[in-house]
Amino acid sequence: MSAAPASLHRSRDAIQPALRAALELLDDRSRHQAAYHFGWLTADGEPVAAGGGKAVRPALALLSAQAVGAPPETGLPGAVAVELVHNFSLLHDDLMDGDEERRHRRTVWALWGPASAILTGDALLALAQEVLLGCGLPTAAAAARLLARTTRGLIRGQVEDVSFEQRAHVTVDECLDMAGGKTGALLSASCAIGALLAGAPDTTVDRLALFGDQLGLAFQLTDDVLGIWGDPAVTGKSVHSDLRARKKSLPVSYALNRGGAVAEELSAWLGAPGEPAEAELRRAADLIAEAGGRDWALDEASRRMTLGEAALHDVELESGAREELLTLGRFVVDREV
Ligand code: GRG
Repeated sequence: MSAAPASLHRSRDAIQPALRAALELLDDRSRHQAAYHFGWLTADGEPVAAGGGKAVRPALALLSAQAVGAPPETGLPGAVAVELVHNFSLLHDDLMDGDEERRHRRTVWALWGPASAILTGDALLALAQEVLLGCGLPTAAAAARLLARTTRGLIRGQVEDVSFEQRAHVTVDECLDMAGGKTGALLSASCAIGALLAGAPDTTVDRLALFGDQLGLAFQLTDDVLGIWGDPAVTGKSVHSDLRARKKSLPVSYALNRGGAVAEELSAWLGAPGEPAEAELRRAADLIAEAGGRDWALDEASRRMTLGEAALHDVELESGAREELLTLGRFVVDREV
């Protein structure tokens, strides 16, 4: 695996003080659970030196401001806001999926119960709007509107994802559309919000958003491959996590839509009740690979990245920030596969 790009390290450092200041606004219980989720505290409230997520979305937001010639500080409220929305969605998603581990640690709902995950998640969502609306920039309201629209898109994607569980058949296009909402919406907003806060022209903001849309799909395709074949020591999730939940992720829906005996066996297995045994999980992973689901997802991720890069080709952007956006995009798509 290649080393994390410098933009990720910078963004983690840059957003920490503002994120911590935002969490100070919360009641004690929500603040403790949120700080635990961000990897700053143990469950008992002891400080932790390092941890948390990759901070991909804030890095994109800071670069988005720099790409249109603004200082990264202009993108900072956007960076903090997208990270808050991202973590709101993770808290709720872990509860909905029944996942007990994230980032190599117990999830908030697993430690403190469902109400805690719901309330702490809601608190982060509210903080995100507060951070944007309180930033004092003339573009604050437009950025808050973008974030509200984005959250709606994220929810739409999640609603579809949940509904797929009840359906025997899902097309690859439906699955891609769901991923565009669930993952693409926030990555797209992350790529655009810095430029929007900086007052860049609509056409530039739109191109950055298009780059983010494609990056979001590529990101989810990679994530789905990791959810089946990823090393738990690296992903921080349990082995075969998505298969354990019998999820119709992108590689699975590709395999099902290929038809034939492999798809039939896979379809019967997905519809079966109960907790799958380890041998069944290995068999399902092999079937998906045999039907081409793994190779397709990796190729499609790379194709989406190329489309995303093309969206930035003829846009006037600061060259260093453009390069860093592309490097970060390639890193998240190539990670740990
Ligand atoms: C219930 C109102 C309401 C909304 C919930 C739960 C939800 C809406 C949406 C789920 C969105 C979701 C969790 C998408 C998955 C996106 C994804 C691939 C997340 C992992 O992102 P990383 O790898 O995480 O950037 P880190 O840990 O690095 O921060």
